[in-house]
Amino acid sequence: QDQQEQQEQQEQRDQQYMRQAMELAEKARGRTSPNPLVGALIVKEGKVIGKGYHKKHGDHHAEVNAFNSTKEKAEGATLYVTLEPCFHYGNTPPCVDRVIEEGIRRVVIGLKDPNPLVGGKSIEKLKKRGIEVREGVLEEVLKEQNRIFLEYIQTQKPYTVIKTAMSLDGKIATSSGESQWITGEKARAYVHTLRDQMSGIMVGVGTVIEDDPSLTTRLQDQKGKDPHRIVVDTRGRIPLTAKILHLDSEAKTIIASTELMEEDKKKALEDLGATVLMSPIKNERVDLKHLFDKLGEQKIDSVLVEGGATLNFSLVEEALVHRIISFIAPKIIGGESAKTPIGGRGILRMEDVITLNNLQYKHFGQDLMIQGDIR
Ligand code: AOF
Ligand code: ZN
Repeated sequence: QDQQEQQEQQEQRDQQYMRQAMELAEKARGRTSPNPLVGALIVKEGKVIGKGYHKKHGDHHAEVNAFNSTKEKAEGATLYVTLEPCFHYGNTPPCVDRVIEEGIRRVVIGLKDPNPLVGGKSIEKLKKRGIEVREGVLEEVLKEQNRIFLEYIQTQKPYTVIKTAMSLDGKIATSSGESQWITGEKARAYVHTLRDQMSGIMVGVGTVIEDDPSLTTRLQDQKGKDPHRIVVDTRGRIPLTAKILHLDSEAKTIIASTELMEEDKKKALEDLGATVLMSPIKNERVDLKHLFDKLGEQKIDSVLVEGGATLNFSLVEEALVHRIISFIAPKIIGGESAKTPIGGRGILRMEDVITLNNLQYKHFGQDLMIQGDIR
């Protein structure tokens, strides 16, 4: 009886401290790409004696920051860490060795690290040294927190989110092509937060021709990070005057094209500082699977797709999309020829349509957001 009670208390404490470690990790969202968000807590005799998180790609790992923050010895303490400590020499020496050196007695881990360089080896090593290890605490929420890292480390392809904004009657523009603005300020501000968090933003060339967007991140009160801008442009139709070719931004502008782009156009784009990525042609368009492999090679671990309808359908059809975030505004646009979020040739049979799961519903001012995952 007593033992069971003690176990339950331990379980509760483990979850509580893991949640704190997760909240620490979250502070760095959008700054660690393509590495994970990781938080760590050192607890001794019921007191938190150290805290740390991975702040930025290339900086110290979370565990090291936690150890460096302690004022007393960590000997005999418990380490809570959202991801299995690393086993390899990378930007930094293996954290697993530091854990052993510091004399930690118990390690509570959220996720096992699927990175082939780690992959459970640290857990093994700790156990061999007689350190108690518990894994899988808050596993489900931590998988959600590190969904980008988990996808990218295992497939080398970006985690991809389509964002759409439509009127109540399902239109993304009027029949004359106007689209500014369908959703309100709050929804649009959230989109800038997403841009800040993702490493790439993708549009079809049609969107560049029609809207001439800048695709940068504008946050209300902090400085944001611009995502790399990726334009899918099979034939090289992008105007050389497009805003995205003349920005003062640390992020790259990438034009994803095919041999159908003229040599001169390619050169002119490169002279403006853009990167031109060539892919084979598939169904008269850029082979998107090939493109996404290339983006992965460029260490782009996540992509936010912001239109248009044709590109959206092709991505869904190629099974390259993980999540859809759809804003619905209480407005009526009407018009047979007004565009909808997902175009292309569409799916013919009801039994083949795509059903989203893991649904979330949220309000942004007057607008409703529905978020769901594919597969
Ligand atoms: C991090 N931060 O807090 C932890 C990581 O590129 P490196 O050498 O820093 O190694 C990155 C790998 O280390 C990463 O893919 C993950 O497997 C492991 N843990 N990485 O950037 C951290 N704990
Ligand atoms: Zn490490």
